Amino acid sequence: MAIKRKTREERPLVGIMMGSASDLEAVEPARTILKEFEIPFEMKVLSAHRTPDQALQYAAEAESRNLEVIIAAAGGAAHLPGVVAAKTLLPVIGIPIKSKSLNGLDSLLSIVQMPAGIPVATVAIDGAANAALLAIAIMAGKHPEFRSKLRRYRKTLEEKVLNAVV
Ligand code: RP5
Repeated sequence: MAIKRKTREERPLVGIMMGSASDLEAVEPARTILKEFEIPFEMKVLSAHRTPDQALQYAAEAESRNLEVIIAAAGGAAHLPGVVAAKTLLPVIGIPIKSKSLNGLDSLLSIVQMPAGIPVATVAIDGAANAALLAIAIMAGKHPEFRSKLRRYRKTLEEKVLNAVV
């Protein structure tokens, strides 16, 4: 059977990582946005403490696989985005997942408080939609079509507010 190679359009540009399959529901809005913008992406469950070797390998190989941005979601002592950022020069966006015990404050502080040198762009707790939109904004410098789509998306937000019936 012939192996179908991925075309340039199909190759993922965004890698979405999450520390556990239990994060998937909170990460879903990122998938929705990227699909809406027709931006190829891939999703992986990889944990900084349960699968450290695989998580590091994924981060280390991301750039050579032509990914342009990594989104990493994690909850609790949420070290995944920081660990991933340490192994790649690609921009890393962290999504703090709302945790059971501390409502995500633990995740937020673990991700946002990176010491100077290795940045992680952090969105709100469960802020997956904004993580995807930020990824698109980062890539828009290189991909003019993403920029146009982002402009159109902003326009729809504007229209929704202006057309709101109160
Ligand atoms: C983190 O621990 C994951 O990112 C998840 O948010 C949290 C709980 O994981 P599970 O116990 O549900 O697998 O690593």
